[in-house]
Amino acid sequence: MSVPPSPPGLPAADRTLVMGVVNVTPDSFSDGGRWFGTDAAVRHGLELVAQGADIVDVGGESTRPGAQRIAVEEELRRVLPVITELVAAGVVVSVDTMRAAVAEAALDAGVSLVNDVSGGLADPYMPRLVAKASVPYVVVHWRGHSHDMNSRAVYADVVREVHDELATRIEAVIAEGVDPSLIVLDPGLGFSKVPDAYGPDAHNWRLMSRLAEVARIGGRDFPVLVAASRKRHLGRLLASPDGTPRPFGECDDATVAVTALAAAAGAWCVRVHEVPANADAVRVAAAWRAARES
Ligand code: PMM
Repeated sequence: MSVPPSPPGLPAADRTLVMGVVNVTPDSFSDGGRWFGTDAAVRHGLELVAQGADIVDVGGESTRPGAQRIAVEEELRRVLPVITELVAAGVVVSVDTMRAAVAEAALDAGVSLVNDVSGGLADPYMPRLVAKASVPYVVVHWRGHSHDMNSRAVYADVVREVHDELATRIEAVIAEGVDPSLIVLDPGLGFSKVPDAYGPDAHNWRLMSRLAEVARIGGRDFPVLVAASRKRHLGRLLASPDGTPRPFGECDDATVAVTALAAAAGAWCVRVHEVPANADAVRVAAAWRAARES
């Protein structure tokens, strides 16, 4: 899998892009509360860009396992001022939302990309809105809302099933008018996936190690976004001898390792909380690929 060109409207790069995360939430699983408040969130977004982020992903609703939904008005109140200020500062911004109303307001405020962790399933109006706006659309593999997603993490063959379910979503959003060249795929690491490191239920590891298979749909290789940063499967892999998972904030080195491997495998973009080392890793991977292919 070669690193595909960016969909129109996004930074073009001869390497995997880096998307920095700004969660304007009190309860996201790894950074909840840290950037909760417009000024802190904007400052953090600008800092991520200065550290090498190509895109800043702004979200107002936590999707950690077990999370309950918030009201649409609250989500808008959290993200809109942050998006507006970052866009005014010249930042390429994506909005992380499952709601068409939030995506629409964010598009009016100037976001370049809609990142929908439900792949258009949570809000039936989302695909049509994205089609009308003609912006890149991240379609994530998703089986249901966070409050009960763990019970849906049952697969006979996770790679085939995630591929097939994404193929169904792609077909559905294209039928709603979304331009296939604007679609980015995401295997939805941690969303209805068991965090085991080894064995038959190592869902996230199987998906990360077989990105090209997940992304080849209908004879087309879609760009892939990998969002492994600080997720539970890393903490589980790095558990202490008594089985206690490594805390999220101590999984950034493991995230960088995933970035290097995913970028070397041709991922289009990585979504990360800590930018500097990941920005280095995508450059290492680009040189690695160039040397191998020359
Ligand atoms: N995961 C989270 C939030 N947004 N977006 C995409 N495209 N893919 C993901 O896997 C994803 C996402 C949840 O993680 P966070 O709380 O660290 O943001």
